[in-house]
Amino acid sequence: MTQAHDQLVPVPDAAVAGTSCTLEQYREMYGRSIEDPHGFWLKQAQRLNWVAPPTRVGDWSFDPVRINWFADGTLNICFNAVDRHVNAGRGEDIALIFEPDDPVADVRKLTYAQLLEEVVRMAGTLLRMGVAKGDRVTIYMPMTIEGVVAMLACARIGAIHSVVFGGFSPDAIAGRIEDCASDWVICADEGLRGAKRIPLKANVDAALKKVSVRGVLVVRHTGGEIDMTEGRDHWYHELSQGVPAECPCVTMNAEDPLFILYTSGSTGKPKGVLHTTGGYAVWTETTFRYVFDYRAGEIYWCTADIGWVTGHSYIVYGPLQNGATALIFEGVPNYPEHDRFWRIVDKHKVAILYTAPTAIRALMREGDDWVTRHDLSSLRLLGSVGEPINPEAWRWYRDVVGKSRVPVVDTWWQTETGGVMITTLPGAHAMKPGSAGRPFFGIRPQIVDNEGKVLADEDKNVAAEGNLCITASWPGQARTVYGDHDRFVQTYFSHYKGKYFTGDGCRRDGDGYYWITGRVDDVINVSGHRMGTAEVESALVLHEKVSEAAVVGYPHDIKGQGIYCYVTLKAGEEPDDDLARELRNWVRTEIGPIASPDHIQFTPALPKTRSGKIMRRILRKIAEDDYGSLGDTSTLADPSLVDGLIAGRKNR
Ligand code: 6R9
Repeated sequence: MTQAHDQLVPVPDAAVAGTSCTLEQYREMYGRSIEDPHGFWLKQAQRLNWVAPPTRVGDWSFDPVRINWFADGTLNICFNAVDRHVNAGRGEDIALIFEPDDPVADVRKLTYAQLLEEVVRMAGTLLRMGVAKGDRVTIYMPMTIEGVVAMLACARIGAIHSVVFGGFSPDAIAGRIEDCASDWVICADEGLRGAKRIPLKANVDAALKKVSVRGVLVVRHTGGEIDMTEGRDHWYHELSQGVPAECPCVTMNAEDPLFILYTSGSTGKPKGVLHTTGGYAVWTETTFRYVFDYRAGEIYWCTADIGWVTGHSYIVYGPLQNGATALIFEGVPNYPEHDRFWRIVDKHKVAILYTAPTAIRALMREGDDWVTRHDLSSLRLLGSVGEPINPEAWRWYRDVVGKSRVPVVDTWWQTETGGVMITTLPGAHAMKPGSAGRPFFGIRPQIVDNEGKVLADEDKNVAAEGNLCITASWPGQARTVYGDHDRFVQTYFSHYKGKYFTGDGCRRDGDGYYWITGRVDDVINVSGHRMGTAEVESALVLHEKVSEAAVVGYPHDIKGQGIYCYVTLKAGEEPDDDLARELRNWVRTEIGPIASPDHIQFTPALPKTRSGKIMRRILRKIAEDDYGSLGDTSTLADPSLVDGLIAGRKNR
């Protein structure tokens, strides 16, 4: 992204521009959030329903690392997302609209009152199965109403949910169950994606050959054939028979855990990022309210999956705490045809659409006709999340989908941040295609160089490029890595003492707009999904024919980044296309379809320094087709290797 794209796209006409906050209000509120975080957050927290309202706000330190928010408050987030709307006479408002994978199958709409009934039934069933407060419950569900209900039911009884995305393999499920010692699983028989059946229960069965749990609750969805294990597996529709019509919300301390969500890091196995109740509730309620500028009665649609943090914060907790109507979609953007998204927007009169650059690019490639044949005049706000959006895709999104009329919010945040951190606000800020914009209330970004020298601070208006840190805690910040606080400290607070390091590179321009340039660690972003290169490498070397592997990202037109694997084989093994295919399938089975390598290049050896370190920089450059700037290769143990690697790359 270059300076050439720094054009300002003005705040849209008053008719569509946001009303949640003007530029003056943003400045005033941002200023207050920094100068008086106590007063500011106490005021935001008042929109929630607390059992005991907090008197304390942020009580934190980044050195040593200890993070608490609203620590003397008690509440239940499920009560805030569901019950209180019903109690306030909004029980007949629609909470969820389910659009199934099959476009002619029935749409399901659930009012807040009905959602309450469903959550109470699921919560009662979990209690009947034996789930208790503090237990970890693994949720492996398709994008259905029951997926959302399962999360809320856990929150209601104080159980900690750990949602595992349906695209993960049995091994990945087993690893996550084991890591947090989860005794319970909620899954469906199968999921549907573009008419393909995803064998969810069969995957759970395979995972449970490696780890054991006390109970599995199975929701019937497709009606497909599955195996049930006596004593362990229970059909939801059977076990829920006759559960009490009420199930009170358990009172939680603000710092009691709400959920664990596994995310890839630069080393080793995925980390169980832990979020707690009160701060996360306030953060998701407040960010949803200001970023999406939701107005009563509107249909809001976030196309993420509940298996990712975007689904947690902006399908479930953010919208529902605001009493919004959220659409959930089980299918994929190109089934049955490339206009599925636009058909849905037209059919349900969606006002706010929140999706990912990878989907935007894929749909853009199919041409404008798919879009223009539908009436998209209901759209009032467009959002983007998950990876940097290239200005070309941004323009298409705004001009072709948004008819150059609506605001676009490009929201930068992470699993660890719980909610949006950097974004423009629809009625306040002019937009710049490709820039996430300005910090949200309470957020203090700082750009530092590799040695930690401060290059740009939010309160000093300078331009700079470097590594993005956040210098003060915010309510939605992750509290720890489940079971491994040292790893939490090590990963996020050890690079730059006293600061939270995001792992992202970033440029701040002279207008104070932030441009995320991508990960600066060994994490790659494939279709908006975070993937640790180390994870893919570990999977590859588990194969009996593989001796060593190095994995890097490379630019991919649709996915943002693709997965490029350099593989060396054990002595006597011959590389060929069949083996490449076998290795691709191998990684799919080990981690899941989302980790499928895009390219495998066999090489007799990997480029290493004399001390044996793999020179990833060189491998990255070669995968990027950028041979002119390989830099110094003289420190390589075997510099002649590089020519072979380049030749191999060109031959692919
Ligand atoms: C919410 C989510 C986080 C990583 C993050 C960054 C990238 C997310 C972005 C963005 C540029 C945006 N990222 N949003 N980069 N612009 N608007 O995606 O969480 O899955 O944890 O990924 O995604 O690199 O560090 P998560």
